[in-house]
Formats: sequence, C-alpha cells, structure tokens
Amino acid sequence: MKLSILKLAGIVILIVGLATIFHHSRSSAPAPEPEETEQDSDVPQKRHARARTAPSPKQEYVNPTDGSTLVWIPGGTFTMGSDSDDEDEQPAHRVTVRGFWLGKTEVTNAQFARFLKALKDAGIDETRYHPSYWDEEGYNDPQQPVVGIIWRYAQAYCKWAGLRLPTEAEWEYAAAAGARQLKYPTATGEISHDLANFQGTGGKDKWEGPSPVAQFPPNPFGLYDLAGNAWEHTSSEFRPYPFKNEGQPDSEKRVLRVMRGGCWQYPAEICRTTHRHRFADHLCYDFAGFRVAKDEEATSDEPSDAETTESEQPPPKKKKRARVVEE
Ligand SMILES: [Ca+2]
Repeated sequence: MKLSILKLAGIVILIVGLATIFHHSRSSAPAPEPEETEQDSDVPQKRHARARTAPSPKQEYVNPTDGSTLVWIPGGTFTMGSDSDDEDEQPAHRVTVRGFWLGKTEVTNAQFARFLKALKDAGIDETRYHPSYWDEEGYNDPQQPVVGIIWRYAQAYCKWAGLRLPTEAEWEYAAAAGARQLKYPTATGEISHDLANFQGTGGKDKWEGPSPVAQFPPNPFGLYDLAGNAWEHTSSEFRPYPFKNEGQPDSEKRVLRVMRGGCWQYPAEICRTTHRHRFADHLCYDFAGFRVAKDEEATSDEPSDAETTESEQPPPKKKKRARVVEE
C-alpha cells in the first residue's frame, strides 16, 4: 500500500512538474509580438492589394464603345419587394446581389445614335432599330434618354456595347441604395419635383416630358434618374415573388419583362423603389428607356469585349419588322 501511495505521489509530482515546466516554457518563451506584428503589417498590405484590383464604391468605368459611364455597385443583401404595397411586390424577401457595374444615367439619344451609326457602318439597315419618336421634338435632344424602344432594341444595344441590361434584383438593390432600403430611388429616399422628373412639374422639374439625364441629385450610389424620367427595361422576366436565381440574367425568350422606376408621365407613387411594371417585350412607348450594366470582370485594366472597336462588334440579329407599335 505504501508503495502504491508513493507511486501515486510520484506520478502527481511528475505531472505537476511537467505542467510547471510546460507553463514556464510558454510564459518564458519569446513573446509572439514580433511575429503577430509582422502578420498585422501584412494584413493592410493584402487588403490594399485586393482593394487595388477590386472596384471601390462609386468607382466609375467608361465603356469605350458607347461612352457609357458605369458606377461600381458593391454587392450585398437587401430586402426585395414589400409586404405593404402592390400585390406583385409581395412577399418582401431577402436577396443577395453580387457587385456589378450600373449605368450612371439612362442611355441617351446621343449614345443610341452611336449604335445606329455603327450598324450603318457595318452595312446593316439601322432604320430597323430606329426608336419611335426618334425624330419628334420633345424626345430627340441628344441628352434626353432614348425612349420608344422595345426590349429587344435595348438588348441589341447592350450586345453591341459589350454590356447588358440589369436584372430586376440588381436594379432594385441599386435603387434602394443597398441596405439603406430607400422607399424612393432618389438622393434622400423621398420623392418630390426637386428630386425627380415624374408626372407634372414643379421645383426643379420643369419638364412635362423626358428631361435631359442627370438634372436631379444622384442617389447614394451616385446614380441619376432611377426615379422617373425614362422607365427602365430590365433583363428579368416578370414572375411572382420570390423566385430563384435573382442575380442571374434571364433568358431571352419572348415574355413579360419588368420595367422599373416610373417615368415622367406617371405619378410619384409609381417611382417607388419596389414598384414593378410588367411589360411585354414587343411593346413600344414614349416612356420606355433603359440603362446598362456590366459584370465585375469588365474593369478598365482587364481585357474585355468593350475594348474592341465598333466594327469588330458582332451586329445584333436582324429583326423581322422595322418598327413595333403597341398592341
Ligand atoms: Ca429612370
């Protein structure tokens, strides 16, 4: 028994001794501060390196083909739709959007004229793509948004320019200013004739029809005229909420599409960030325009199709009819 007790005591002493040595070795070891300091010093460098390659908020990219200025929209998660407004806006649901580039303004007549000229230079009958109202006073100022185009004309323009239409989710995310969840896609989230061109006039809004782009303050992401002026085509099919793959471009089959933002002809309520306007893609109205978008990889320091010349761009598919009118 005594032997066992002694053995046990020895084992205890041994354990205590080893623990003391271990503790001492740790506490007396050189403090890891230099190593951690070195690691810390690496962190900002790595972050800096990433920041130099990834676009930053409000960073701008000028697309050489059509001259569009696009603003970087950092990705994030927001609440899409509304539980308290129109039925097709319900239910509100969480959506995550990847970072993307979005046109700073609506596409202008001047830009669309470049598209038509490129078609003509390529030997394509550009009159097939002439917007309705193209020659009408009140719609044909070079700095007014192009209107009177069907969805497929907007698609054709985007293909020529090496760009694309935004998805509905991307549009609403940018309009809401991300997590700010603005009710109206204006500078303040409110709506007034000092902030947007919608039905009627007043304040800074002196236009009964479409105004030149960027006449009102931009939203927090640096985007103009998301509220009002030209209604904006998106790439998205109209489908009840919620649906999957919101961040992905939709197919090109002929269906109901969604336009966003209201317009110069409709009341302020229609300019709400979450409002959806279903629109057959063959219809043509004098309030329908668009803005362009582009994926992240299309930065100015990376080769892209935007760097090819206009003549090298594949022409859009020919349409069967020169002009489409509403049904
Ligand atoms: Ca607009």
